[in-house]
Amino acid sequence: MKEQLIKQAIDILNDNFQEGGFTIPCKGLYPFQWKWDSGFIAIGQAHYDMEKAKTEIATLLDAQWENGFIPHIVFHNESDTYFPGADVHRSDLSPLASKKYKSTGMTQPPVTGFVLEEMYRIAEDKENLLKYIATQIDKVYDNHAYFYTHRDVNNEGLAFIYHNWESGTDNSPIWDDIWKTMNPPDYTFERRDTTHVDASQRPTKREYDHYLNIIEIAKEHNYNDAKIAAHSPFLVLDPLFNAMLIKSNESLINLYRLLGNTGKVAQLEAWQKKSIKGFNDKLWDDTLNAYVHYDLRKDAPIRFVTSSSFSALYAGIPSQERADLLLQTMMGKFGGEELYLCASFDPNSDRFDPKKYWRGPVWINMNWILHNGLKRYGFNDVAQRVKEDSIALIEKNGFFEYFNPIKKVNETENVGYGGNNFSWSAALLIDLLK
Ligand code: 9WN
Repeated sequence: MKEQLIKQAIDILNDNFQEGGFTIPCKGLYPFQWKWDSGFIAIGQAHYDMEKAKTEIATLLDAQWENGFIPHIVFHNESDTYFPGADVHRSDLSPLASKKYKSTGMTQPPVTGFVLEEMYRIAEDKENLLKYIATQIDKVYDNHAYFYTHRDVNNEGLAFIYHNWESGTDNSPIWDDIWKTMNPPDYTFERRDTTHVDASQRPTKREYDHYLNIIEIAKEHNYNDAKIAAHSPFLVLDPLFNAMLIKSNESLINLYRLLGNTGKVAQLEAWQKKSIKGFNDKLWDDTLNAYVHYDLRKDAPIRFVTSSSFSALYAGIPSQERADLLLQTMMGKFGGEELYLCASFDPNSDRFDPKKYWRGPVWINMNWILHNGLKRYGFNDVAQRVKEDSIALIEKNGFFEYFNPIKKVNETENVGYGGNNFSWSAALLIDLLK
C-alpha cells in the first residue's frame, strides 16, 4: 500500500513538472508556478529526485524582484486556462519587478527558508546540497529583509498581507467582515476555475469582485508597499503567514551556521526575537485560547479559530503552557471522533462549510505543518492522528486539493474536492510516508 501510494505520488509530480524547470499545482486549474506550492513540492521531490527539487526552488528564486519580493505566481507561459492572468496582474507596473518573468504583484507565505532546511534533512549527499544552498540562501534572506523593511508597518516584527490570496487561504470566513467594508464594482470577467471545478466548491462571483478590486487598488499605486499599506482596504496580520516567516528565519539561522557563513545571523536573530514577541503579544486570544488574525484597518483582532491558528507550533512560537492550551482548543473544536483532522475552519461556527475550499475542508499542506508542529511539542499521539487522517483521505479519495472533514460523509461519497492529481498533496504524502 505504502509503496503503491508513493509511486502514484511520484507519477503525479513528474506529470506536473514542466520544461521551464517548475511544477504546476495541477493541470487545467493552476497552469503556472505558485510560490508556496513550489516549496511543498520541492520537499516531496527531494525524496526521489534532488536535482528536480533544486531546480524547482532555483526557478522560483530567479523570479525575485529587485527589492527582495518573491511573487505568488510566476507566469512562465501564456496559458489561458487561469483567471486572472498576467494581463490583469501587470507586474510591469512596478519599477522593481523582474524583467525576465511576468508575475503577480502579491506574495504568499514565506516557506522557502524552511524548505531549504527540509531538503538538507532529506539529502543523502549533504555536502553537495550545502553547496547548492550557498548559491540560493542570500535570495531567501533578501526576501525576509523585504518583509521586515516594507511589510512591518508598526515595527512589531509582523508582516502584513494586503490580499486574501497572499494568505494562501483564499476564501476563509476570516475575510467575510472585511468584504462588508468594501463595495467593489460588479466586474465583467470570465472565470476559468469554475470550468474545471464545481462552482459549489469555489469562491463566489462577489468574492472575486473583492479580490479583483484589491488588485486594482494595488495597481493604481504601482505595487508600492507604502502606498498599499496606506490605501488597501485589506490589511491583515495573518498567523499562518507570520509563523512561516518565523520558522524560515530559524532555518536560515541553522543553515548559515552550517555553511560557516554567520555574517547575517545576528540580524536574523534580532528579527526572530522581535517577531516571536510580536506574535505572542498581538495574535494570542486569551478567551479563545488560540492565535487569531488581526485586522490592521480596524485595529482589532478577527476572533475565529482556523487551522492557521495552530501553525505557530511548527515555528516554536508558543511557550509549552500556551502550546498545551492550543492543543486543547484544537482537540475541543476540531478533534471530535466524527471529524478528520484538521478542518481549515472552526467546525462549530455557522460560517463553517465542509465542501467550500478554505471554509472548512482539510488541506494536506496544513496537515503537514500541523503534524510537524505537534511533534515539535511532543504531542505525538495527535501528530500521528493527523498523519493517519491525511493518508486515509488520500487513499480513499485520491490526490485531491481538499477534502470534506466529516467522516460520515466520507463513508458514503467521494469527498475529495477541487483539483485532482494535486502536486502538494502528492509531495507531502511522500514526506509523511517516508
Ligand atoms: C490563487 C495554487 C493555489 C494555492 C492557494 C489556493 C489556490 C489560487 C486560486 O491555489 O489559490 O492563488 O486561484 O484559487 O488557495 O493556497 O497556492 O495551488
